[in-house]
Amino acid sequence: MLRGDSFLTGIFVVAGAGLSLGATNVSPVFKFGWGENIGWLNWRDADGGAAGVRVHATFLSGFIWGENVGWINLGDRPADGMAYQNAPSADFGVNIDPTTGNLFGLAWGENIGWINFDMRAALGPTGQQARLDYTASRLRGYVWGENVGWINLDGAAVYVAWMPPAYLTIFADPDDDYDVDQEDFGVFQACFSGAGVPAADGCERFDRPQAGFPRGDNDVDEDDLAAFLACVSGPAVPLNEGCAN
Ligand SMILES: [Ca+2]
Ligand SMILES: [Ca+2]
Ligand SMILES: [Ca+2]
Ligand SMILES: [Ca+2]
Repeated sequence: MLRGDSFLTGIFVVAGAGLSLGATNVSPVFKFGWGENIGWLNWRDADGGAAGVRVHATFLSGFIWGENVGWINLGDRPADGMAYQNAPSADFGVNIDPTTGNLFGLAWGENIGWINFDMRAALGPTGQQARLDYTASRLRGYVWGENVGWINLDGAAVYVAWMPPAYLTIFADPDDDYDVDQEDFGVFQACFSGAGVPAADGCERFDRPQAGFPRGDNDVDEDDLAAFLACVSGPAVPLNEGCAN
């Protein structure tokens, strides 16, 4: 329970600006895909990682760098905070089905045009659709470029992996000292975005699992505040790992 209400009283202000917790969450080791006609595709290192690909709960964002084809844009956060509409040229990008991990939507290559990530109908029957493998924290399957053919995300030794947040087991403890206290709440405040508004990169630890969104719904809002409050243990008091469920 709360260790006195004092630290929560009157200090809950939204302070999202200035939070800087990194951009890409693609693995520095496993960061390459392979296009049969275009060669290696680097998912991490655009602009030193600042513009590299990031895996969110329900979408991807950022840029791939192709050695032979230049930039490929996976999207710049959905307009509604949840999923790109792919109209297609407005609000385009690659979405994640949060329950299956299947990818769908469009990416845009500056020199190669549209890349279709939705292989659910074409390759789903053989299990080769583009998708996130949550167990292995890596991408699998294939996508299709209108001008470049197949792009393989499923190499045995060379593939794209990402570093998932630890929220599924350790929620609301961004300083990793195994308590949930006022210091953690300070970070929560900086992460608070409001309902339906994507939280800043690095705030996934506060985006609780919920029905339909087992890895969070991309925002840090009142629901997440309620979960946070249910998890407060106090300074140096061990947290309850199941508190957010
Ligand atoms: Ca803590
Ligand atoms: Ca929400
Ligand atoms: Ca949320
Ligand atoms: Ca602490």
